[in-house]
Amino acid sequence: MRTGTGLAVAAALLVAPMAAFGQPAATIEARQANFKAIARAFKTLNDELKGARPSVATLRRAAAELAQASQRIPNGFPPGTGPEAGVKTEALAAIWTNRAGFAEAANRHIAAVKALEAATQSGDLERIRAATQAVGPTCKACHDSFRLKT
Ligand code: ASC
Repeated sequence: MRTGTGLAVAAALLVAPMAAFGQPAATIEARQANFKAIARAFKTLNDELKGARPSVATLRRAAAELAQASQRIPNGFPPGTGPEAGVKTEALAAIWTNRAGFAEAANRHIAAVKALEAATQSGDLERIRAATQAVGPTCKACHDSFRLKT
């Protein structure tokens, strides 16, 4: 049963970081903190690019943080952590009723962020600027369909 156990452990490792089954509040809090980290890293990139001499090291660091956090998005919405959980959340039920659409929107965002991370590795500021500008619409696209308008 080594393989079975290995698979179970692998599955638990995939899901455990954000999807604490039976604890919707903890899962919701963790994913909200993750989105705050995303917004913070994205702001750092935009602020840095507005400066007279943007630091490529700062841009690289922020892009890496953004990439790490963005890749956690798909695991942050296990069943039972929607509006029905009775916890304050802006997550719309559409995330769970249109799983494929949500996954697609999340994956578009992740792809844009990975392209940005690659751009920061090049050190080419105009390329980094363009890649940063390409990320914003992928945030908005997901919010338009899957986040409560407040
Ligand atoms: C941000 C932020 C978002 C996105 C979104 C892009 O800085 O916090 O949620 O950009 O506004 O349209």
